[in-house]
This record gives sequence, structure tokens and C-alpha cells, in this order.
Amino acid sequence: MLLGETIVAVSTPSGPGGIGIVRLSGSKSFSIIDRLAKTRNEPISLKKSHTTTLAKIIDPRTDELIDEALITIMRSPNSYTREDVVEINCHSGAVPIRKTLEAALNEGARLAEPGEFTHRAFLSGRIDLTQAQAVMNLVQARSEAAGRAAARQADGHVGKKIELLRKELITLAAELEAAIDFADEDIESISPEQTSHTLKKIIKEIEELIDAVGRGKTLDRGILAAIIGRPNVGKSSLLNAVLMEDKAITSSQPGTTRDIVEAQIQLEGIPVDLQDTAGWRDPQDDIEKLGLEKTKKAIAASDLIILVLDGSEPLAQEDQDLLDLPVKSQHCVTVVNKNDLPGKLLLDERLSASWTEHIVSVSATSGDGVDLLGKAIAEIFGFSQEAEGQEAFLASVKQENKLILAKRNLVEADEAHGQGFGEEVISTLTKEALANLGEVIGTEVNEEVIKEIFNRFCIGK
Ligand SMILES: Nc1nc2c(ncn2[C@@H]2O[C@H](COP(=O)(O)OP(=O)(O)OP(=O)(O)O)[C@@H](O)[C@H]2O)c(=O)[nH]1
Ligand SMILES: [Mg+2]
Repeated sequence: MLLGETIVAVSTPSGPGGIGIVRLSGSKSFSIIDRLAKTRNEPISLKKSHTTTLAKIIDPRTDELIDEALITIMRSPNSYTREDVVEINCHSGAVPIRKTLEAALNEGARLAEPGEFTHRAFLSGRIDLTQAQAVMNLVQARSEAAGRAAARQADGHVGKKIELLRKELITLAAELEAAIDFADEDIESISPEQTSHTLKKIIKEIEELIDAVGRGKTLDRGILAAIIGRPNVGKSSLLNAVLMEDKAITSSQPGTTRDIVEAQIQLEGIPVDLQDTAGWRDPQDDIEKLGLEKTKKAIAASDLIILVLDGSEPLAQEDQDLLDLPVKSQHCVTVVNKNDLPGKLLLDERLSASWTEHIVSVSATSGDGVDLLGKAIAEIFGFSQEAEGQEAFLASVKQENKLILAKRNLVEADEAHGQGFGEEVISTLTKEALANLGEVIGTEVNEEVIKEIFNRFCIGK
């Protein structure tokens, strides 16, 4: 990427729509628009920054009229990239947009790479890497909560937090070094208690950031959930109740669902992919055998297992078999259904903690308690409304790794400090942590981290 070049791209999705935007950024943006746009009075480049002008767009090579457009100019440094930026709002439709783009290319712009506008905003220091990442997440947000988290992060919220941590580490490193330099002199230097206290405090704050990355992942990817249970407990009815839609067939006949029925929904603003599965029992035919295989695969692949039990019947052997399933990495929630009927289910206290930690009582047919399922899921994934500090950090894998490394540096520093190692060792590890945190926000350049973020962008952003 060459910063001096002027770039151009179509910044709106292709296809018919209200308008389509062709965006230019770079030092030649204004001279290019002056050749493309015919105005009644002064050329566009002489207009005030952040003003919009109606003009005819022509192909300067042929003088052919392409479109009539609204053109906004943003003068450096008050623009997204901090360069001169022009946005041409064409009437949408493939032809005027393509012709406007081609005319800009003919006049000396080059086609922007994916994410190049945002990359320039980062390189010019207008945004940090956490903000760049958030811009992309904002575009692709799958749910309200994801959008909200991305908007906050794009505003610089997380980056500022990390910047503050870095400042504390810089102070600590400086104090440790002063202690080394003036060891022989009678100058008051940082006490061992203070060093340990600062290290522990920053470790804790990085741990919170790592937890926030977990929540960010949940918001970005969504939760994959499998609804399992023996036949007729009301799995499909629960799916329909959650969706408020007649998605899956339900009937009093056991073995109604044979395949997996999938649906996407937002629960408490979190994207959830629900999978209703075939009833769990000894397969009665080849189709049920295949259904059971699919259920097993769904269980293995899911982040969350929603086990449905029938509250109006005593625990059956198939229920017990499911309760005995080894659940390793998955989160679990138990739904006791049919609470509109007299209760006959007794849950054994010997049940493993995975199934007793979150139990929700519902009636899938009346809808009673179904909202509690969403609340339980939000809580399981760390989004309970009551708790403080529930922010999400939308990070790339490499950014997450850098955070983990920074934490490890400081844990090692704290251990070394506890074992009586000198200031040199602590200071070196502190500086390593500082560099790792710097790579998360981009104050320290790491091409790998930067590439990973911008590779996921689309053209024109
Ligand atoms: N009274 C009552 N009946 C329910 C409730 N939920 C489901 N049912 C009934 O239970 C029967 C089975 O419901 P389904 O949703 O088809 O059960 P399933 O677990 O999907 O069953 P399979 O697909 O066969 O494994 C239907 O007759 C439902 O109307 C409930 O909350 N209360
Ligand atoms: Mg079913």
C-alpha cells in the first residue's frame, strides 16, 4: 500500500438501491472530482469542507453525461482517512456507479484494496487497531448487542483502556529503572509492595479484557445451541415458542422430528443459532438411526446444550442417559417443560452440576417462562444485565494472543519479584508486556496483527 496514491472504490453494496456511493481518498481526490463534475459556478474543490453540491458527472474523455450526483468533500485532515476525501452519491444502478468509478480510475486514482480507507485512518493515527476492528464488526454485526459493542469500541473505548494500562506500565518500568540507576544513592525508590500491587492490578485488568474478548467472540460468531431430549418432551414446541413462529412440526406422536431444524434468533440481543434435534431414544428404524447420528454431531459441535425434560412425567431412562452424557466444553441449560401440567418430575440431587446450575421451568405451548431461557443463556455467556463490567471486546485472534502474552509477561514478572529477582528482570518483563499491549492497539507495529484485521474487510470500507 502506498500512502501517496489516491484510491477509489464503490462504498455501497452492489445491486439496485436508493443511491450508490463512490468514494475517493488521497491528494488527487479534489483535482479528479473537478474533472468529473460539472457545476454551475465554482469547481467543487473550492467549496467549503463538509459541504454537498449537486453536479452532473461526465466522462471527461468523451464529455458523455454519466449521472447527476450529490458530491461531498472533506478536506484533509478533517476526514475519515485524514486525507482529502470525496464522496459521490450516484443514483444507484450498476451503470452510473461503474462509469463514475471508471472515470475516476482514468483520471489517476487506483482501485482501493479491501479495508484500505480504514487502514489509512489507522496509519494516519485517527483510529487505533481496536477501533479499526470495531468498524468491521459494526458492518457485519449480527445482532443488536453486537452492534452496540462495536459502536462503543469504534468510539475508542477499549483502545483508551489499553492505553491507560500501558501508561501505568511505562511508569512502573521507569520507576524500576530509576531504582536500578540510583541503587547506591539515598533516593526513595519504588517499594516492593508497590511493585507487586501494580503488577497484580494490571494483571487483573488484562484478565478482564481477555474475558471481554470471550464475550466479543460470542457476539461476533453467535452461540450454536442444540435442543436435545427424549421424544415428545416438547423440543420442537420450545423452538417454536422461542421463535414465536410455527417453524418445526410438533405432534403428540413420539419421533416427530427426524432431521435437524435450524433457526437463527437474537436472545437478549445475542445471536443464537438454534438446532432442534430428533428425539433421543433407541432408533426404531434406519431414518431414526441417521437422525440420532446427526443429534450426536450437533451436540459435539455446539457451544450450548439445551436439554428439555418433561415436567409432567417422572424421569425416564432416556432422560437419564442424556443427563449422563459427558459434557466437556459445552455450556448446559436444563429446561423443564410442560409446567402447565401437574408436576411429576423429580430431579435427582446426584445430577452433575452442569445440568443443575441453570434450570428453567417453562410451558412451550403457553409460552410461560420462555423469556427466562434467553436470560439464562445471556447469564451463562457472561451477559447478565445486573453485573458490572460486562463489556465486550471485539478482537482478532492475534490481538487476543497478544493480550494473553502480555498477561503472561506480568505474571512472570510478579513471580520473579516474589522470588527476589532484581529490578532488571521485572523491568524487562514489564517492557515486554508493554510491547505486546502496544501491538493490540497498533502503537507498536506488528504487520501480522494488522494484516489479520484488514484482511477481513470488504472493498470500499
Ligand atoms: N401441555 C403441554 N403440552 C406440550 C408442551 N410442550 C409440548 N407439548 C406437547 O407435547 C407433544 C410433543 O411436542 P413436540 O414439540 O413435538 O415434542 P418433541 O420433543 O419435539 O418430540 P419429537 O420431535 O418427537 O422428539 C405435542 O403434543 C405438544 O403439543 C407444554 O408446555 N405443555
Ligand atoms: Mg420434535
